[in-house]
Amino acid sequence: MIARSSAVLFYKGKFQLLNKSGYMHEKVKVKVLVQAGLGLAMVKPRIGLSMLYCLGEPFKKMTERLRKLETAYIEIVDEGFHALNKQRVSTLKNIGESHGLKYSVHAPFADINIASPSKPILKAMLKRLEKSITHASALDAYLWVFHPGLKTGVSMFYPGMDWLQNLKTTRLLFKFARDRGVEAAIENVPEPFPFVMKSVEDFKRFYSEVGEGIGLVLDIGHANINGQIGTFLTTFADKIVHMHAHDNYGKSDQHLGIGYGTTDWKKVVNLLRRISYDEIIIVESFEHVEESMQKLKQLLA
Ligand SMILES: [Mn+2]
Repeated sequence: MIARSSAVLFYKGKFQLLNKSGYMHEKVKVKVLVQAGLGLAMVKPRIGLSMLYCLGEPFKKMTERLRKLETAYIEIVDEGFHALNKQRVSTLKNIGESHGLKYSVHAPFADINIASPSKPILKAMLKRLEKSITHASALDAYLWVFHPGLKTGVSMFYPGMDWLQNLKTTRLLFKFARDRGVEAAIENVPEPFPFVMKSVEDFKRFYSEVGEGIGLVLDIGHANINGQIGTFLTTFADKIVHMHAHDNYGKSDQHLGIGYGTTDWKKVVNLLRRISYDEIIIVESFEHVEESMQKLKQLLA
């Protein structure tokens, strides 16, 4: 009984805002077992798949793939051919209900810069991002993932401005999502792009300044490029709410299949166990996607 009531408090403290989806209840159940000291062995991340690998195909073809997948956790990329609208949200919702799928939504990222110094352009981008959050809410998505802002051709004249705008827009998006029952979380992004936040040090500063309980989506592939997988996992163990997994040779963002690059996946899995990570890991490879999900499941077994 004690474990049960503390789990409810935990629920009220941390997961209150997620209660639009059944996903949360599942998560609470696991936490109850953990808190009762019964379930440590069964705390395991669940493996999902991003539809990013088929972004070059028509939306309809992607929805046909959805019906045949062997996972319940799907990342929909609100971009390009798969950009969401009301009709598409309703199609995805129907498939989700009949196939027991739980969605996360990846925010648009082409030509998007949440740290833009141009007021009218930032306004247009915010409009697009808010629309994406509204669709994610209609889809009962458990998470909406977005990228930090970038430096621009005028950054050198206005030192620190893009960092501040990045913080401001992040807070705004986080609140906009929260008001619509969606959890918004920010992703670590890869070198060599001029994002304002890429390293562990950047994220430390971000968390000391942002003043909101915003979660981190740890992208293992991106962290492999700056050689900080281990540091990210241990520094932000209490901030990581979701993960992206793909591989590369440590130089560029190749999104290879798991095991096709230089990432030490055994080490990753050992660290995940050490920090008791029990959320979702989304495979974001461009190829070998089924194989990648199987490999991760085997490593985590
Ligand atoms: Mn990613």
